[in-house]
Amino acid sequence: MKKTGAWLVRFALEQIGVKYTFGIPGVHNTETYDELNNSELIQPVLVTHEGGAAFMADAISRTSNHIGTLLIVPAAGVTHAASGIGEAFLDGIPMLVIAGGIRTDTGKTYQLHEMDQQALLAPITKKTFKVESHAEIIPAIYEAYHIATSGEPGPVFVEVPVNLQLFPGEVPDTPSYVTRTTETALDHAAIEQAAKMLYAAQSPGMFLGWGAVDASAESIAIAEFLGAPVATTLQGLSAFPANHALHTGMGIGPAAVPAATNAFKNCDCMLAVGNRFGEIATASYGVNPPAKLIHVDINRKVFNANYPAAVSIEGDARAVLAELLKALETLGAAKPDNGRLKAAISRDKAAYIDEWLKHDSKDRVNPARFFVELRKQLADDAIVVSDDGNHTFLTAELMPIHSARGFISPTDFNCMGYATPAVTAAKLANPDIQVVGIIGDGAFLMTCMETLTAASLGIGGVYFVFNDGELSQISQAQEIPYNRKTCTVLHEVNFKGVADATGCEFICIENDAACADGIHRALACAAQNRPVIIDVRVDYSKRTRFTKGIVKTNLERFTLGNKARFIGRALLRRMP
Ligand SMILES: Cc1ncc(C[n+]2csc(CCOP(=O)(O)OP(=O)(O)O)c2C)c(N)n1
Ligand SMILES: [Mg+2]
Repeated sequence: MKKTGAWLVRFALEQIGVKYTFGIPGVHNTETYDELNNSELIQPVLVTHEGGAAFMADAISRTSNHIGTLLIVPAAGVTHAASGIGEAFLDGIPMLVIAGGIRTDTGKTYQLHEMDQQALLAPITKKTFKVESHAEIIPAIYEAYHIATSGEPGPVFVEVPVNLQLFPGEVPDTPSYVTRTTETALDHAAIEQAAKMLYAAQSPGMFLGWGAVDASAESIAIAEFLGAPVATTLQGLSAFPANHALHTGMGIGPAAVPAATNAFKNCDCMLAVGNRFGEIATASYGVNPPAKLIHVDINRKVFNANYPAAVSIEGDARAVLAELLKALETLGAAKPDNGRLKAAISRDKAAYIDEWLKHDSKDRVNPARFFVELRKQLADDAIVVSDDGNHTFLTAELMPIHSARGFISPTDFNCMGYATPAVTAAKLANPDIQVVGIIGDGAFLMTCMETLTAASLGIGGVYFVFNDGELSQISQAQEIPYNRKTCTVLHEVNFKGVADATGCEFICIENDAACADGIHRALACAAQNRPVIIDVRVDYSKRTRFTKGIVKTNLERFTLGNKARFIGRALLRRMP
């Protein structure tokens, strides 16, 4: 039979359950856009910038059962989207990147948008495909989907030359998609060994990353069986409910929240799940896991990469943890309820919030006051999206997350500009759930036009802009060593002007007294499908534990000579 490439792309995307595509049409993909217009299953979403499209596709994958998908033009669209593709790659998020390609049937070069897209995307995708015939289109998209969603997930790229899209060509058949299962056989001996180590430990602890985000029930059961405290990474913040008595918060070392630092002080056996011990997760490798480290991950490459594991277990977190729980239960009864530990965690958490609330924010918004109010007004299943900056770590330390996948942030690629488009997309995919962004003013400037996308589609996204007038995560790091701020102080921005321009509602939260009402009004707007930008005049004069910890860890690692140089310069710049 004969089909156009555009028809084949639509068919394949429908088969694998794509619900939205994000991008901007151009001459290399209008035929496919026109095909999608016929689809009852797929909604093509127009964005203002392909960087936003990629962050939106990422957020679809993180917060729904559909795979985030891009439909973009070659070269210019692909390079714009590269930031979000890179984020998905380093954070292990499935994504399909479909781009047009230049014509392959004219014998001409110096074509519009001509570039080696395969080479550009190879380092930030799991695999790239360039289809050369109509018959390859469906198989390539099915294979791309399978690769993107199996093992450690990630983005996969498929280039479809425009001439294939435009013109009909012969295909043998149009097969339905059949899900392939790829379960790795579990290493039962290793699981038994791990169970014995955990059961025998005096003070076992769990450290969960994003890879454990769909295994909350299993993690809870193991934590309760062992009476073990549970910490998470930044990306894995939602892997364990913060309102569980054994939840300690982000981190395990000196840069962790106090409840976690204290609960893990004597940890003699650690169960780490779906956590790569990367730079952010370890606050610059400032943690010290015990020798009895049990490391569970779907990607064996992470084992022993930064910290040696006593036992490593390859596999899906849910499957491994379910087996581990069974193995623990064969060893004896559950450990007695760890009341003292729970009381200590609860005390430490309360004391930390109290320390923040007591901080004098003068006439600005105290971050803890804001998050206490936000938590009060949000439902348990709400989705909190953060960008990258000081506001990220404030959110992680001060905002308890109650549901799995209820917090998403750009973590290892660490790309500013993520949150505004991600809020828009997460709310598009979850219209009945509250979706709020905590967004630095600098990050908001990068992609704030995706609030226009929200307004155009009637998406009730809530965009809390933490307005401190600086690129604070960096300016804070400049203060002590340099005693001056180079390129980190922002020009004043009229955020109401942005709201007016994009058709969003606008609210200003000027001080603590305005928090409760401002948050209430924002959520009320969103409930009526009206996107809302909130200018939060936040006070950043108190540092997070993460920032203090990471600065100390890095400074301590400097050689004596470099320490002297930095301290000398800092002192010199403070001389009158
Ligand atoms: C694309 C990109 N550019 C630069 C950086 C470096 N960077 C990390 S955090 C940060 C500051 C972010 O400022 P803002 O969004 O205002 O958040 P704040 O730290 O003030 O909360 C910068 C510049 C980055 N992570 N990503
Ligand atoms: Mg800022």
